Amino acid sequence: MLKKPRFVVHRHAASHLHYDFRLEAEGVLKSWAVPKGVPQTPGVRRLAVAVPDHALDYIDFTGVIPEGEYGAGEVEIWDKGSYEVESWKKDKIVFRLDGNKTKGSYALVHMKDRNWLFLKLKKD
Ligand SMILES: [Mn+2]
Repeated sequence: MLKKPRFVVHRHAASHLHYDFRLEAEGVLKSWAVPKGVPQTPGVRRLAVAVPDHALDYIDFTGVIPEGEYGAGEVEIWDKGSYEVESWKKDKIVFRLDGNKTKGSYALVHMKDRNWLFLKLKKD
């Protein structure tokens, strides 16, 4: 049986506290920085800024990125789990998260440049 792909939400206390949302796909972690965190309420939309793919083994990373390095600050796992893709198109990804805190249907919708909207969908 195929293993479900995983996701992680890193809480990243860099110069500006933000959350990094990462989906396991195509052998890497597709990643977005989400300043206000993953929406927990249906209908809520949050900005998600696409950032470079991370290596798959970063999914378990916790620790401190040293001063002077990009993203310096503490990284902890805020949530993790598996997800199922409903549809994955270039500008719109619809998926269902099954994490410890984060569950339900979500969409990431590309807006402009690196900016995406991260929405928790009403349907369940
Ligand atoms: Mn970050």
